[in-house]
Amino acid sequence: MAFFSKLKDRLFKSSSKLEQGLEAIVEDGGEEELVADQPEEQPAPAPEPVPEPAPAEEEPAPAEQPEPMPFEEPAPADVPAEIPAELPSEIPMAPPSDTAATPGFLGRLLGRGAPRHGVTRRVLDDEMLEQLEELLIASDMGVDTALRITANLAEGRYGKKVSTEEIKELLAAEIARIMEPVARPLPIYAKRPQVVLVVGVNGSGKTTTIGKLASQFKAAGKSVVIAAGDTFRAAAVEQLQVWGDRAGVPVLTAPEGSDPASLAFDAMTKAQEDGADLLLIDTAGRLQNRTDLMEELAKIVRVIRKKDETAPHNTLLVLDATTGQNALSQVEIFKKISDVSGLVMTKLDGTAKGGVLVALADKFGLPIHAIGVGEQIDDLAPFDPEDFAAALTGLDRG
Ligand SMILES: Nc1nc2c(ncn2[C@@H]2O[C@H](COP(=O)(O)OP(=O)(O)OP(=O)(O)O)[C@@H](O)[C@H]2O)c(=O)[nH]1
Ligand SMILES: [Mg+2]
Repeated sequence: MAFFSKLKDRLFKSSSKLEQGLEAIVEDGGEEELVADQPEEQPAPAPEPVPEPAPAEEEPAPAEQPEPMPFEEPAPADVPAEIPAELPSEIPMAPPSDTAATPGFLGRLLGRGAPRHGVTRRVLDDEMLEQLEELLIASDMGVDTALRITANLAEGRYGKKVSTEEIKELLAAEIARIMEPVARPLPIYAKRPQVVLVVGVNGSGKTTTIGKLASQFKAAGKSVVIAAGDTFRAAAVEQLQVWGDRAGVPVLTAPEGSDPASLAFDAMTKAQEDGADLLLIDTAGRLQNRTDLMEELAKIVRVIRKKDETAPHNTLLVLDATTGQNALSQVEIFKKISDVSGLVMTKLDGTAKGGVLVALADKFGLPIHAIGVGEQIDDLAPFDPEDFAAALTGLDRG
């Protein structure tokens, strides 16, 4: 599971924060229980000439799944079969050294193996639950969600002893359960062009996400047109052009300061003429105030509806995960001023605030179509609740 290790790596900050917190809580008031060591095989005194593990015979690109795309393919009929061919070589293989840690791993994971030094367990009581609540709140999950999660954790386990590993597992399972219903790829409709309006505050990652999406759609054989609807600053248009070039997708631009709605209209015309599958419309994040933003978005929508009254088919709200709790108020605002149909969470790499996704899922239930885990074109991935929960809690899934 190459992507999982990448995600875990990148979510290191958040997981270590939560993980360390969990360890500290169990240790505070917990007791070490010595568990009989497994009769370990004596290490051979001299390193036996073990038959060479077939020295890395260039594995012909394993018939591995290609990286999953953060959108939902329709019937594969019209997708060229050869696309994934060049992907696997770029996917880092799991480091072979990991296998050394395998014996006993499953046992440890299940909490009933035979660790070498014993396991610290703590009785799950009110005090511990309170500490867990605080930790989850500090991890940006929000008060309501934190309370619900801890209540569920306690169910049937109150008064019993738990280890850090068990708590991590339980917590990961709770988080995955909350996230499961929102983990939905961007739906692809038969409608041509499918119009995807991308909104979000200044700097949240809209333009970057459009570039990444365009590239992935293109790789999946879709024809894409991008409208550089952020006409507020020239740099924004240039930035999008760079992404368009990288992705090999045409970018429609308009002079700085011109009306984004008329650009959207022109782009819609071009996309229809070209028979494009998708039209991605970038928008400006930083207008003077909410009314400006609302009016601008409403005008874009009005204008594209002249061409297709069912458009936009998706309104993606791009949120920067590093803003933590602020993301919640952004969703509230954008839900009021546009018809948000799904979320993309960016900058999940290197943030200690990934927990806000749990709060978002619990509070709004909006689909999370994709997550951004870096600044490069490939750094947009589908949202996988189990991987995410494991990465967030520091649960080692091997
Ligand atoms: N680390 C990381 N950086 C990201 C990610 N997505 C976007 N960025 C960076 O965030 C910064 C802002 O991204 P943009 O795509 O320009 O954001 P925007 O929403 O278009 O910003 P405005 O046009 O100013 O409203 C850039 O430096 C991006 O490289 C991500 O997933 N991870
Ligand atoms: Mg932008």
